[in-house]
Amino acid sequence: MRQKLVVLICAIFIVGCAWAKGPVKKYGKLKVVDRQLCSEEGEAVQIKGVSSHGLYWFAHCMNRSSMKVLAKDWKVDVVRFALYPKNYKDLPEYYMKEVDELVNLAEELGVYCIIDWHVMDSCNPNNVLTEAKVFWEHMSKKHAGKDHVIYEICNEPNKTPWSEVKKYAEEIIPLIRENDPKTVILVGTPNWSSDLAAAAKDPLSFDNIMYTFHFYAKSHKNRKAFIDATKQIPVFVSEWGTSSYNGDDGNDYESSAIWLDILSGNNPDRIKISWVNWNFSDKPEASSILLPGSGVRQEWNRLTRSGEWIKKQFSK
Ligand code: IDC
Repeated sequence: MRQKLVVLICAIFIVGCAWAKGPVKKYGKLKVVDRQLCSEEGEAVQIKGVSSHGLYWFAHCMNRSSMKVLAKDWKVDVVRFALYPKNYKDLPEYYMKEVDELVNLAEELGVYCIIDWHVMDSCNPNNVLTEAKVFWEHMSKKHAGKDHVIYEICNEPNKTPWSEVKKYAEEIIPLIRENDPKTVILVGTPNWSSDLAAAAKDPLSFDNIMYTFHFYAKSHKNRKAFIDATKQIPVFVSEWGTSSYNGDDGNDYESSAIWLDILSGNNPDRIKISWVNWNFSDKPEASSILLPGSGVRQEWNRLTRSGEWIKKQFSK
């Protein structure tokens, strides 16, 4: 009896320690099985977290101090580092170093991170292909095989068909796989990562990849196409906001809650879909988590209403 009790206490202690060490210790290296993101052991997982704003403008909101609060206090599973190619182009060495340091910080804190090549203004990812090749060659060498890393190779292709995105992915994915055969890779979809159907019709032939879907709850309320796509391809919501599509103009929490319920598994095949909220910055706009001035003060619990709402989602 006594022996059993000791074993039980030890087991609780070990599980407790794994939990305290954070999501990466708990789930290990993620992988995609069929359409589901899974732990190293093959168990379905949903990871949830926040995205930085563009690092060029809001690097002061994503640093050791804020990431520590996000990991230890908010208990996010994942942080996303958004690097716009247009900013990278001006100072490539500087930004690669900055991303490397953030990736190392995430590792130290035991949380997953997404390296986001934030294609948006450049529309077609092939317009910045030369830069993308240098960037991904560096990232996939430097961070090869790390348990906590995820690569997002193009945030939001737009005004460009899936065939172009596919062409780009077929250049970049083999380049990454050469250095890093296993890390999960997220691929954007046409129309600002909303057209999953296009990708489902003509999918890529690589393993361990997922297609991204982005929504902004105040603008996007038609959920049918999304739900249909979850029956066909692996999906990761690498960006969503409580606001309108422009990142501003109020918030819709009712619509946000409906979306999050679907992502938590309330969909036909009970797929758990991981998500990342836009955005952890203090820009005066509706999608921001922090109140203006919080970054300069380095105060990470001065939250907007949206920020309060999002923070609560991590303790569910
Ligand atoms: C928005 C920012 C806003 C910035 C704008 C242009 O919130 O402050 O002025 O980009 O850089 C996306 C993009 C994301 C957008 C966001 C809101 O991935 O970069 O951020 N959004 O418009 N796709 C749909 C919405």
